[in-house]
Amino acid sequence: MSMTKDARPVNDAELKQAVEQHLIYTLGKDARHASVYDWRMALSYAIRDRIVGPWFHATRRTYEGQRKRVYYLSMEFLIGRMLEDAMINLGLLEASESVAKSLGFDLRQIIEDEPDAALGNGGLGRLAACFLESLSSLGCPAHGYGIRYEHGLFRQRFEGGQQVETPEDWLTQAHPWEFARPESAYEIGFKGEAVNGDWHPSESVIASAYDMPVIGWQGRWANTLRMWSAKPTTLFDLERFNSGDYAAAAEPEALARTLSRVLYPDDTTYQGKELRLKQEFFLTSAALQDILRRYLSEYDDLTKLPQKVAIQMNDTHPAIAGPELIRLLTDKHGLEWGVAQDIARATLGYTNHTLLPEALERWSTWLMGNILPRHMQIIERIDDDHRRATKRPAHVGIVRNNEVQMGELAFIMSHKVNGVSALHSDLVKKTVFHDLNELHPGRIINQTNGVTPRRWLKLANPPLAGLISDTIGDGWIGDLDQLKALEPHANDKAFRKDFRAAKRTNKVALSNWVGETMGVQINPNAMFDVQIKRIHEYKRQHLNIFETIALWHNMRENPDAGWAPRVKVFGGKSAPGYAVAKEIIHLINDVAQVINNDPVTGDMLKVIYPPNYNVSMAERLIPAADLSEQISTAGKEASGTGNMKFTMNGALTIGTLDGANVEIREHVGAENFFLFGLTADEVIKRRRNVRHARDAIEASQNMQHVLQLIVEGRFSPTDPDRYHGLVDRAWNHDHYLVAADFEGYYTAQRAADKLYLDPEAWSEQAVLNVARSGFFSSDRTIRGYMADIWGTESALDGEEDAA
Ligand code: 26W
Repeated sequence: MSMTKDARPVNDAELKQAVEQHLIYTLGKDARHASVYDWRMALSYAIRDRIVGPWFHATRRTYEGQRKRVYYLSMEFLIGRMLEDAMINLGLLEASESVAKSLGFDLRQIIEDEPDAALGNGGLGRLAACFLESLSSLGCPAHGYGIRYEHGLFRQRFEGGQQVETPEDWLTQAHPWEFARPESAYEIGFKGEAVNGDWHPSESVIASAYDMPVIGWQGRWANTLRMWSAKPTTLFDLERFNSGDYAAAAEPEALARTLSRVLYPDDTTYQGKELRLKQEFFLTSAALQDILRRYLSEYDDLTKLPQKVAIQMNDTHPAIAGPELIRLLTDKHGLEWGVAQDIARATLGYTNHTLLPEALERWSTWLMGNILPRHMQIIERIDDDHRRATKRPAHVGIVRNNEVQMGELAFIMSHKVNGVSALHSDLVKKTVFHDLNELHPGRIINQTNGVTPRRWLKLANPPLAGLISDTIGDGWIGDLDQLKALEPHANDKAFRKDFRAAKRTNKVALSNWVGETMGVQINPNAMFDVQIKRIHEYKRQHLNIFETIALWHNMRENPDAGWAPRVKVFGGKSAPGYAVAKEIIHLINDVAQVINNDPVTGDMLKVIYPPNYNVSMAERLIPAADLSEQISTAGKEASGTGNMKFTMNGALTIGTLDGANVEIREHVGAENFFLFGLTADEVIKRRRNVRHARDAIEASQNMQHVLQLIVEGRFSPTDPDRYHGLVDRAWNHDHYLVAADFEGYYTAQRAADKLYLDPEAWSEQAVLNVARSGFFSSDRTIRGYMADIWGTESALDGEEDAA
């Protein structure tokens, strides 16, 4: 059966027929009784049908061309919704709109009926999703490997202003974007004995594959995201069942499924839980067994593996890949130890995403030895070899104080290690891996993060995307550097007017949504000032709400002091066990309660915090933003990627010299960026003064007043002592230098006020931010990985433009 190599152009009639066919024959539903869910499934299957062609084509070209493949191992893929993204990459959005009209269903309603695939916590998981889309858009042969969690990141709701978590269950409904692959299943062993290389696991589960095609821009290529689901090795225990011991009968199933049951909701604190280590090995071993099976189906010389396979470890979470690859090459395929180690190192790359000490994984040698006895042996031997080969200082190594440092293991077992922004990669060399960097100069490189412009501009912001395409054509979607052509238009009054109109369209849409879902009226003329990201002290949402309180207070004191009307928008989840972050959430909601009902400030200031921030909500909030809050303590945010999305969508950034903010400011121009705060070096120095917070607060009337209002219960009249701990921490344990940066931040905010009151000047700067955001495309990032780490090329180069 001939499958066209690219997404077969389909006209409205054909698509309509395909949708009707799927409704009847796949869903078994009569159009007269079809629900939104039914139409969504029917349309999804019809769209999915058009992905299969490019998918098969990609696989065939890769095999025929004996091309090198990239394998991206990640415990998280924060994908979001898939229907609209697929329609856009296949160029079928308009066709789908007309089909929806002719079949009488509302396409937007259908799109928003799809649950997010929330298989990630935050930045790391979303980056993995952007990377897969760019790998397909660039035609780079690649697989993503992840876990098919039954429950993704928890659902957040507020009770009395406090976060409450409930399980997320995206799989209760059928999931049209995956293909079960029961034939691709691998046994994953745990525990048991390992006697000189002979390991007999005492427990095991089956990793069973589910494949999701990832279509690229213009539907010219589709790679595979293979997700593993845990199944029991032994089926249902009928004997026990017949003896009435039903629970025991179902135990093997229940036990196995725990491995892919739920995503760990921590994104900055390593918990050291046994189940987490088992999940990490489950993913990694299944992936490596699958990779070697595919390699050996084409080649028979494993020593050439690095020429055809590049494996990237997304942080240390899959770092057991080093020892596991050595085990498979030696114990299973009989290669010699040294040869196996060299092959593994030449194949593996490791990306570090955080410097936070509490986030670095270090498994106790007891637990590692218990869960993975063979790997513990291999880790010790790797460590030994490295000590001998490098004559390293005693304090350097993988196993230290009875713990296995997964960062050091990943570093030593990789041929390239990278940070995710220029500042971060520099700090990685100077801090966490200082000694190893000395021993292995040149191994650490930088690959500054990026985001896909398809989802984060073309899909999320049709008004602006349309204006850009009308102005410079739509080449920018596949080549974001072309946005540069917008620069001259920044001086064009008419263009600026259209640009503001596009932003306003998004702001009005958001105001309506906030009105409908939260019952709060916000004024679309106000500056939409947005901070959306996981809640964490280093991201300093508390600095933002302190400034909000100061602004509110001063607005009340001098209403005519030239304030810009503002809507403060917060969004973000806290790890369930992170009490301080949860307190910050509570404070933001308490402050919102008071300010939003204050007749004095009225429309001049509103605070909204929609619950359950996720990818789909980001797509709604970012296009409507005027000001992007990137206010982390310098040296703490490895990169940030939200900052890039806001810049692309024409928001101005208020931020510190941290992570990729530094590069954003370099690209958009310092004059088009509201900078404040201590630099990373100054932070280190300032911390040496133990009174740094007290001194700063005593020098700031504003901050003193803010803390006074909070501590006297102004925002918690029913529980006046509620924030005594928080205020005490602000005075005495201000680890993230909120006090030291408060006045600088307040002043920068007033500068933003001033500029916002001059829409021509504001929009000129905003246009320049968009025009100069090309560098922050994940296509540019992936090209860097392909050239500097993976040694792979696009399989599309030289292929005439199929579209
Ligand atoms: C072990 C628990 C755990 C889980 C996840 C620790 C650390 C993580 C991630 C590394 C945290 C994370 O998402 N880091 C973010 O990665 C983004 C993508 O590179 C960066 O843009 C963010 O700055 C960084 O915080």
